[in-house]
Amino acid sequence: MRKEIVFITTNAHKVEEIRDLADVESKDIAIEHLDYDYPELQLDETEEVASASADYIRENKGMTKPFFLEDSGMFIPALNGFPGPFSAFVFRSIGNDGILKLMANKKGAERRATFKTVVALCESSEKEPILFVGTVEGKIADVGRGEGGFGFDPIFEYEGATFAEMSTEEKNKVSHRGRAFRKLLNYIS
Ligand code: ITT
Repeated sequence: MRKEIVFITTNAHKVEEIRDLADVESKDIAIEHLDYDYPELQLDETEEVASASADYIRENKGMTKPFFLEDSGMFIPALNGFPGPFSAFVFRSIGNDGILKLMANKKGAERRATFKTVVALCESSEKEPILFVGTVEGKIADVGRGEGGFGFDPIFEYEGATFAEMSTEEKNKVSHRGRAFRKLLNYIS
């Protein structure tokens, strides 16, 4: 029987990626999308944000099906981890051009960047969230390239191509989200 699981996010791109991955990896899971903007606490660790968000849903939303959400961020060591927990705000405010400007004088290894996703799964509202973490190491491109993906994808380069230059399937194979979500799929199947 097909398992139904609800993905709570306001970001339709995340849903598209995760549905694509579920189709490629397993036919037995149906991802329902709940577009709900839960209050996101400004905490330093992605794990804490995902876990606190899941607890908020458990307490306030009366979910009757298993659900998950995820928190993601991009971390640049040469900028002391910025934008990290502020990724959504930074993308909305200074965007990719702003990040490229901050990185203008950075060369070689200084351009390293990591994407991280923490998925929080609650099998029921009574159960504590289970976390699945995925990361990917890449670098900040010199200029934005590519039309696909979303957010920081045009400036995040992995083995020569930016995430925005990859198809959803190619990105899922190596991305933070793909890695975290594959762990969730293994857990539930
Ligand atoms: P929800 O919290 O509703 O899921 P959101 O878009 O606010 O949606 P996050 O806080 O997890 O999601 O993401 C922070 C930002 O990081 C997001 O706005 C994107 O700009 C960026 N981001 C996350 N995942 C990304 C990815 O795979 N590629 C490029 N940018 C990404």
